[in-house]
Amino acid sequence: MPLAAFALATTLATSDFFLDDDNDGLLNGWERHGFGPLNPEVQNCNPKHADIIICFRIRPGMTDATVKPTIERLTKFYADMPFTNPDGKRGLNLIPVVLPPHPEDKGQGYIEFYNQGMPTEWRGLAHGVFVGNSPGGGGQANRPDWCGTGYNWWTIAHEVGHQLGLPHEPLGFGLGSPLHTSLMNYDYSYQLDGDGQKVRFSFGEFASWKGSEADLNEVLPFGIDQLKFLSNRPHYFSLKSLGKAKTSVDWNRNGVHAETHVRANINDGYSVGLSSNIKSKKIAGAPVLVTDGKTLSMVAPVSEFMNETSPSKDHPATATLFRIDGKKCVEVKKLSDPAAVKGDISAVIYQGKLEICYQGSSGTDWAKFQLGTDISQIDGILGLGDVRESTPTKLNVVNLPASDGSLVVTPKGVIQLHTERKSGAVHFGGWMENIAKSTKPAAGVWNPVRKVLAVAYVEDTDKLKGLIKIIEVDPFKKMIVSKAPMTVGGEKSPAQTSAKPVIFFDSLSSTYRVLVKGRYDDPHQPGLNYMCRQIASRDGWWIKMMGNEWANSRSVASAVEFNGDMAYAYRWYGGGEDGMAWISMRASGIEKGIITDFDEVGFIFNHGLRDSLNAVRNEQWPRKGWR
Ligand SMILES: [Ca+2]
Ligand SMILES: [Ca+2]
Ligand SMILES: [Ca+2]
Ligand SMILES: [Ca+2]
Ligand SMILES: [Zn+2]
Repeated sequence: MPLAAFALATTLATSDFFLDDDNDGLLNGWERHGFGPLNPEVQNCNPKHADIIICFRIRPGMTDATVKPTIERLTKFYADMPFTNPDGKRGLNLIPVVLPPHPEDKGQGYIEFYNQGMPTEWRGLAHGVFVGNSPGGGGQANRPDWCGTGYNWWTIAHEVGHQLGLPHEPLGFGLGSPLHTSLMNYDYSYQLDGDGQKVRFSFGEFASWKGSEADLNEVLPFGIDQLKFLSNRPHYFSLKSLGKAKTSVDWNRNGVHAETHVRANINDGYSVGLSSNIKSKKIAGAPVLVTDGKTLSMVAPVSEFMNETSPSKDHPATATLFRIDGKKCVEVKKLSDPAAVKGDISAVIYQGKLEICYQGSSGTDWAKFQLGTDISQIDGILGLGDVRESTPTKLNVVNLPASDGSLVVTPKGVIQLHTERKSGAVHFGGWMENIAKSTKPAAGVWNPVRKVLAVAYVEDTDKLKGLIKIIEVDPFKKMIVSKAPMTVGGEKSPAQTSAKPVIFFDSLSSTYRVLVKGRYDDPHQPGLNYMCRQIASRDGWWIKMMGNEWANSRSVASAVEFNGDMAYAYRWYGGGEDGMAWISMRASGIEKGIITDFDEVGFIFNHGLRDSLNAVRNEQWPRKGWR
């Protein structure tokens, strides 16, 4: 702002010139008489009605016509905001300033283009949006007056929301909430109650309710009509009306309503959040977390070959033990001969001893270690043949094998199960055969409630590849207990994988969980990991991405119940940390903090518009002068 212009403006001052009756950050005097590029005749600003000026800098290939529909929709969006201005009328008035593509725009990133893209004269008076020639959803804001987006209105409203000071979560609480019905919330950025036109800023309808994922009450003091959106995407909670302003939400998805003291991850619309993360070391295949209940360890293949999903005959690795103490994860011992591992590792702690199996040079190698300060191998067999298995009564992990290190089970492609004798001596006899055929290494877990071993395996059908099935067996009677195998994800939208599955038992809800890496024609292709949870509705399964859309891995992840939560390990993909193992100590998604709602509309009209412009003026205008 040139000082001369300011001096001129002050001569026009009236008693309320410096006031801002509508809190939009534009002083009354400016709105009445004009200021810099602001001209009431042109922009039609009103000192008694909140205005937001947005400079839309379009990128090459776009014209005014390209962005017109977007601006029209945004105009309506802001005008519909439920806040009454000093003039008695509702809503925020959008004043768009469409700027042509900048001659220096050669496709640079939005952050570095602020100086050219955002006109100096508008800084401190307007917001800025760098609009790319794409209808897509990506957007980023890095300043109170700048962001880069495509030309869809939802993304622009979201990024300008950041400019106005709003985070993704209810402001001040830092924890995502299904009751935060805001376009700032990823769950509702593009739809609310299944309707893209209902997208809005939250007006704090549910801000009176406060909950904790560690101790939830399923009964909420709101009518079922108000909460209907919770039964739609992305949460699909089951609702039950208990009266006019009383509704039960089945937070833990167990089919039982109106429970109290429920522990459940309820803000996983986007993904299961991973927190308390520990960086470890680069690994060359899927990690395996193991616990004896008190300590947590990781067994992983280590080699210089990092570009594949698992070690192989050509690219073998060394089985390595890492100890995790809650703050760090350190390598403690090599568990195999160097480069002895030629496939995925299977590991479990059983009766205080660590057992590992892997595809070795002449079949499945198996080894047993005494844990403690001095970790020593106490037993082991090399070249068991193409069958891998470990223990029996608890937590048995089944197998792995395949002579080429890429496939699964026995030479016939049939999962066989071997159970260890109670004496502790290992007998490789007593097979249970013909459990199922699997195209990948299978996985197993002991279900202590039903007293069965659940075996998860992978099957191709004519239509779909990489389906994951669970079959329950009684390993002692050597019989299949399941009437029919269960399809992970349900029949309607089954999960698919091109890696081995990882199954475990959720003792809190007595249900199975299966960790799955997505399916790719090339199994080495990095992809996301998903947690598939058994629930009481939605075709019996609830599938959520682990971490976020950037948490790609070449290998399947690992999870184990530990320390009242879930520990989760995965192998990072990409960049300088390619192959790095990361361990989250709190991966159940049950977070500390308050789940609630926040009145963003009130915040924008009372603070956000004014404070965001003030921040830019404080940064860029001469220190004395504008107020
Ligand atoms: Ca004003
Ligand atoms: Ca105004
Ligand atoms: Ca329930
Ligand atoms: Ca959570
Ligand atoms: Zn955002």
